[in-house]
Amino acid sequence: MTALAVIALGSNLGDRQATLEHAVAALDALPESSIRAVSSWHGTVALTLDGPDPDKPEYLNGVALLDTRLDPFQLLDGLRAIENLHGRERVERWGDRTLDLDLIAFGALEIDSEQLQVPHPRAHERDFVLAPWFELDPDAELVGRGRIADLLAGLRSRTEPEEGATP
Ligand code: A4P
Ligand code: MG
Repeated sequence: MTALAVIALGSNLGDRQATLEHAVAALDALPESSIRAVSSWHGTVALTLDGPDPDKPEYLNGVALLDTRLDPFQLLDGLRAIENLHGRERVERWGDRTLDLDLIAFGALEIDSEQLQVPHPRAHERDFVLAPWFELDPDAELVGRGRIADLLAGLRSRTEPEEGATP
């Protein structure tokens, strides 16, 4: 059975755009998988465990939709292999990285194992995931969280000054 996987890509070190484009080609080359669509690349402020940090190198983020016959664990192994090809070193959690590939959703499946949580547990609160996904599929829903259009609107109403408010 073919499933639609939503994959978030991020990079904040090196030639970010080249890395992301190679990663898209590598995703398309995974066994029994093909890219359906890729968003534009969005420049975003690095989110660290202490919150947004504009002094860290800026991220480029995007989302790819992948049709795949792999199971989610095989796909996760594929994502890790592609990250490693790009010299990803795991130094600190949420630290700077050449390439991060996260599995955001896998059809309507829900998985909660030590190795893999799907939908990604932090996707619903991340503009840098939801905005590029929305670009590709404005009607998409994040299982258990609702329409991504509503999630994005909620995030933005919390971060943008209210209309009429003095700056
Ligand atoms: N894992 C479990 N579920 C998943 C999933 N759905 N997709 C496990 C991918 N991996 C999943 O990930 C740690 C472990 O999570 C993996 O071994 C896998 O088995 P990691 O990639 O080694 O470490 P990480 O990415 O540093 O940690 P984490 O918690 O996944 O971080 P996030 O949530 O991915 O955040 N700021 C901006 N602006 N843009 C970004 O893209 N990304 C992060 C990373 C932080 N700040 C950012 C961005
Ligand atoms: Mg990650």
